[in-house]
This record gives sequence, C-alpha cells and structure tokens, in this order.
Amino acid sequence: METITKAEMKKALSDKLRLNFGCTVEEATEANMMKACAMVLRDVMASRAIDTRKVTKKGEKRQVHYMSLEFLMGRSLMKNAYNLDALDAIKGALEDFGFKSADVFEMEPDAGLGNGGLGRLAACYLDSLSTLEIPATGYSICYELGIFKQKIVDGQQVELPDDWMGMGDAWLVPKPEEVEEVHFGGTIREFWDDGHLHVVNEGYTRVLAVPCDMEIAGYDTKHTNTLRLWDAKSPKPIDMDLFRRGNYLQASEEAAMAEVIAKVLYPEDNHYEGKSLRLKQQYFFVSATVQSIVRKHIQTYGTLKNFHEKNVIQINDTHPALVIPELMRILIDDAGLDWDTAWNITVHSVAYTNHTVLAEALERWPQNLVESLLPRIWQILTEIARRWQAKVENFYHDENKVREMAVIWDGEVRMANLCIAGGMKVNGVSALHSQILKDDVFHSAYVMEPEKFTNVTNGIDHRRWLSEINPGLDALICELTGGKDYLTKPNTLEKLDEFAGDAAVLERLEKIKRANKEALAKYVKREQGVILNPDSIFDIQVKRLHEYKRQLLNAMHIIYLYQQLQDNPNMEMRPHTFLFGAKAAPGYAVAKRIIHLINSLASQIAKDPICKDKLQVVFLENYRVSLAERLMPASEVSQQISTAGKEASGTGNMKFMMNGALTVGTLDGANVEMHEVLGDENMFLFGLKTNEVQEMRRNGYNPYRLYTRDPAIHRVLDQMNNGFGDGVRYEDLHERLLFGNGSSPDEYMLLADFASYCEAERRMVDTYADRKKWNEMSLHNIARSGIFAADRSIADYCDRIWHVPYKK
Ligand code: 26W
Repeated sequence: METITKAEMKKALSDKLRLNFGCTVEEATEANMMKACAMVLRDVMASRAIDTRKVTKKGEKRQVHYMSLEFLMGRSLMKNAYNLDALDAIKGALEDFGFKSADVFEMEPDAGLGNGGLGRLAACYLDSLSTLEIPATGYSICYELGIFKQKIVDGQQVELPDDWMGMGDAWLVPKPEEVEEVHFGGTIREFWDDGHLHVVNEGYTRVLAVPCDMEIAGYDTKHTNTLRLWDAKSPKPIDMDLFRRGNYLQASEEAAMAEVIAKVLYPEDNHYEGKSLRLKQQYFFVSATVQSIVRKHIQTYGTLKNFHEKNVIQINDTHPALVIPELMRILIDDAGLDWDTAWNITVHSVAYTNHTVLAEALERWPQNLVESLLPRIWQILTEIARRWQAKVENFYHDENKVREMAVIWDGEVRMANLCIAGGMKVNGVSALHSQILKDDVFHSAYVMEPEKFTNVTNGIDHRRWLSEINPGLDALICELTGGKDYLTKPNTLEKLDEFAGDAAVLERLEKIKRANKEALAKYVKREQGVILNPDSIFDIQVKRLHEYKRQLLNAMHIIYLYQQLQDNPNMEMRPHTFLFGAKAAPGYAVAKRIIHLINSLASQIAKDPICKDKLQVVFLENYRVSLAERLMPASEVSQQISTAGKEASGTGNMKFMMNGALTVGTLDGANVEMHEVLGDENMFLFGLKTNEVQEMRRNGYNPYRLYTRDPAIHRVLDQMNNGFGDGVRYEDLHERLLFGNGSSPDEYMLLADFASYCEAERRMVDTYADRKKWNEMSLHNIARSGIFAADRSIADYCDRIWHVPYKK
C-alpha cells in the first residue's frame, strides 16, 4: 500500500485550510488544523469507499448490514491516520507547521454515540469488518447530543449536554440525495383491486431521514466501508402545503417530531424505559435503514426475491427489532409478495445478538403505543405473533410455554421473543452467556429450535486498544515477535510466551508500564489537579455504574483497608491507588449514591495523614473512550467483579489484559474464557460461580447472618451507615446490602463474596511484591489476549451466522 508522504500531507493540509477555512497555515488554530486533517483523510476514504462499493456490486457479493442504536466511536483522527498509513506523515507535517501533534489530536471531541459495552463493541467491529474486507455497512442515528458529559460537583454526578457536532462532524458527509421518508401514525385502509388486497396507511406524519456517512478505512487494505448515521429533518416545503390546506396541526406536528427524534441518545444502559420518543427513534432508524437497503438491492438485482441471499442484517440487541415487521411490510405492501414468501426472506435475512440477561433490560413495548404510532407495523406484528404462537402450541401443547414464548402478551410486545421468532440466529456474547441463554433465559425456544442458537465471544479492536494507544508495548511486541504480523494475525502474540524466562524482556515490560503510569499521572494532574503516585499499584475499575458490576464491593474493600490502617497506622503497606471511572444513568438513584459514596471515601482518605503514601482513591470524571485510551496502558490491576451470571461478556476486561494488567475477577462473562487460557496462576479469581449464585438464591441468601457473624463486614457496613466525615451518611446503601430492595434480598450478593474478594486482593498485593513473577504474569496476559481481537469475533460471525467470505 502506498504511503502518503509528509510533503504530500503538508500540501493537502495547506490547500484544505485555504479552500475550506480561508486561512493560511500560519493563521490556522489547532481546531482548524484538526478539522483540516480530518477532511484530508476523509477525501482519501471517500474515494476508496466508492471503489469498494463498485467491487461489491459487480461481484454481487452478500452484504452485511450491522444495525445498532449505538456506535461509541470515540476519536477517529489517530485511528484513520493509522489505518491509512498516514500517521507519521500527519505528525511530521504538523510538527513542521509548528504545531504539537498531540495537542491537535486532543482537539477532537469523542463521538459519544453510545452508552457503554454494546456501543463500543459496534465501533470495534466496524474496524474489523473493513480490515477483513467484508462488504458491510453500519447504521445508526446521528444524535445531536451524545452520551452526557459527567461533572462531579460536591462528590455527586451532574450531567451536561454533549454537544459534539461542530468539532466532531468533520468526518461526516451528508447525502441529501439519498433521503428516505418515514411515516408515523395515521390510519389503515384496506381495499380489493385486481383480485388483490391492498393495504394503505393514510393521514400519517412524515419525517425525513437524511444520511450522514462516515467512512471506515480498514488496516492494511484499501477496503473502506461506511457508517450511515440518519439525521431527522422535517419535510419543510411540503409542510407549508399542508399549512395552506388548513392542516395546521399536522403541519406543525411533522416539524416538531422531526426535530426531536435525532436530538439525544438515551443514556439508560441495561435498563428499559417505555418512552414513546425512544420507540419513535427505533422505528425512524429501522424504517430508513430497511428502505435504503431495499432500494439498493433493487437497483442491483431488480427483484426482492433473492434479498436474503445477498443481504444479512445483524441487529445489536433488540433495539432495532422492528426491522422484522418493517421488512415484512415492504415485501408485502410495496413489493406485493405473499406472506409466506416474505416471511421466508425475512427469517433468512435477520440475526439477533443478545447482550444482557438482566430482566429489567428486556424491551417490552406497550401495545397501545405501538398500535397508535405504527398502525401497519402493529397489524403485521399480530400476524407474526399468531403464527408463532401456533407453532409453539403445536410443539409443546402447553399453555405455560405459549405464555412464556409469546411475542404479544398481556398488552405488551416482547422484542426478544420477536427476534427469536423472526431471526435466523440468536447469539450470546461469551461462552458462559450463550450457555445461560440456552439453559435459562431462552430455554424453551432453544428446545424448539436448537440450531438457531450460537455463541460469538466479543472482541476488541486490538490495533486501537494496544498498538495505537500503547506505542511502547507495540514496539516491544514487534521486536520480539518479528514485525507487525500481530496487527493482522493477533494470535502471533502467543510468541511472547517464549520470553517468560527472559529477565531483560520482563524488565523492559516493567519500564514500559512505568512510563505509561507516569504519563497518566501527568494527565490526571492536569485535568483534575490530583497527584498520583506512580510507585503505587494502579488498581482500576472503569465501566458504567451498575449494581451488578459491584463498584460498591470494591469500595467496601477499600473501607476495610482503611480501617486496618486506622487500627495500625504504622502498618507496612505497598502504596495502592484505586481509580474509578463510571457514568450512572441519570435516573438511576442507587448508582448515583454509589458514586457519591466513592467520592466521600476518596476525600476522607485524601485528608487523613495515616493514608499518605499508602492509600489513595480517585474518581475520574467523565469516563469515555478517550479517557480509557489513557488508562489502559497504565493499568496494573483490572477489576472485573460482577456477580457471576450477570455480565454478558465485558470488553473492558479484554482491553486491560491486552495492555498487561492482571485481573481480579469472578468467573463471569468473558472472564471465563480468559481463565481458560491463563489458568489460576495468571489471574486472581474469587467469589461464587454462576451455579453457586443460583443455588444460594434458591436456598435463601441471608446477608444479615453474614453481617452478624463476620466482624469485618459488620464494621465496614457500620462505617457506611455513619459516613466518611463529610456529613453524608449512606444508610440507604447499608440497608440495601442487608435487606435488598424490600421484597427480595440483595440480588447481587455483595456480602457473600466479600471475604473471598478481600482474600483475592491480598493475594494480588503479595504477588505484586515479586516483580519478576508479576511481569511474567503480565507477559502471559498479553501473549494470550489474541483470542479477544475483534478480527476473531468477526471471523466467527462470518463462519457461524453470515456465511460471507473474509480475508484470512
Ligand atoms: C433498552 C435499554 C438498554 C440499553 C442498552 C438495554 C440494554 C442495553 C445494552 C444491551 C447494555 C449493554 O451494553 N450490554 C453490554 O454489552 C456488552 C457488549 O456485548 C457486553 O460486553 C456487556 O457485558 C453487556 O453488559
């Protein structure tokens, strides 16, 4: 592949500045420069994307459509420069122009179009889809406001709007000529004509969906795919028409609805709320996407009969589930196919990935909402539900199964059951999670259609999460494994295992980590004014705040250590820094209280002289992709401590492992597969296993008994009750751990795992003292992390679900 030279880059940048910003290199601000860099790379990718589309169309290749309400892209400048092999040219050009390239990169805001794991996964997968040369398109909504910005004020989370456009939209190319129109509400009229029943929707409200495309370059290839983000616009010229005809209400309704649909990303993670605007977003997104896929298919093939042979639609959780009735609607109402033909095409086109087993996260839309907002979709759903129910009855002859598996029941549309009925495959995101789906959550469907269920363990973009963000480690890996092979063949990392006995290599590994810790300390000082001690253990838990992820268990252990120090202020102790980063859903009161507690604890410890050079707790504000990119290279301990059976996979765990951190964790999600390759000796496992959690729940979990019998637990909980010297008491959290939510004891069983957790942390700290041992374990973690590359996950999707070829 050709490299863009520095001279060419300088020319392209100064041209861009002149033509698009009307300024010279000397006059340009860092922001101008960032945008100019983006636009130069965007041009390269736009032209490559055209070539990619030509090849795909000519070869009549099956296309992958990845639909997700979230793509947590983060920054793109470094990523795109890296994949286009233009990173050195850009850095060189910027330095020649008198800019600091790091400062220019820092101008780019994160594209925070996602909440957490599910959204970041989608972003990582886009990179692999291009790199593996798969003809693919991602689809989502072009939210004006991404995930909120978090400020911590007096220890508490405050949400600010994330107005990322303006600086962040440099990558987007609007395609107004490819607009689609989406219809809401109205009434349905049926009539016979030519011996056919016709169904028409009348009196609907229209919203225009305008594509804003972001090109996605692959690594070591010219293959370039597209992420299509739909923006909502009101059909302005036409609404004047309505207005003139006296349809005032409808005219203003169209403008109002359009404006609000693409306004903001819903910040709830793993918690369903039946908001009508959210349903509007989902249908807007689904309808625009299906129309656009169908339009292009017809342009190429002139028929929809082979739609399923040439397209596969992967849906990221149930959020785009309406794709099933929407595709049916288009096949039947617009293309005139009969139900069975349409159904056969649909079932062979759509595949569903489940990302959570939490009951409160499963989407169930109220019937009246669907019926009034989407009358035609509702009709189709009732027919899908009727036929599925007949199939279940015929298989089970059991009304309990009929109720459990129903698509529509008790006035609700159950989206997961819709996806099982209308999809060709259902996959979980780790071996354990997929097993739980088969054994438990979707057991009855599994018995009826076992071949539908499969697993694809999650993966991360290792080029971003290792090579790009940790250049020191990248250089060492290239040197030891003989070049850059590992970037396209992640299992090449295994070669590192051979150096486990090489003292010089282990020392270099430690030096790299040390330098990364210093860089993080510098950043935290600058951003938050907090001084970190790079000689201390960097022990990190970063992820969304949720009770099942058990940030509170981590905090309890810290309280326990602090109490030991209070008993014995002269206690010898290796300096230990606990770092937290987490956003709480704005409406999730308990999660916000946990953030407050961590901050109360942090400030108490910071104030107390007995903790000096021993214990520090820092809550890092506004955890996001670009912050994770600074944390992972500096991490030594990775906290993955969810209640077994609750975390579908986790992907942060993989980022830590790849950067050489050691995991303190439960056997949950992908930790299980980490353990398979690492063994007990290379991680710090603790806690109940999934089956033990279930058994304890069955036998009656009794936290109060643990509280009365274990003096450490007793004392920690009492401290929570009394608070941490800032006058704030945490009786509510104390109460919750002992008595749960009032009706059932603590779902997440923190007290049951507390002793075992403390013991694992102790083992970890003891091991840390043996530097050689620790570095050796760290090396094994990096060496065996290749299975968690997104390239591997995408290859699995190709083999097990999509049946499309990919670059090997
Ligand atoms: C409807 C509200 C809502 C919003 C988001 C419900 C559920 C979600 C997501 C499915 C939550 C999520 O991000 N799940 C995470 O997905 C990751 C990628 O597969 C997994 O690694 C995490 O374990 C899982 O919690």
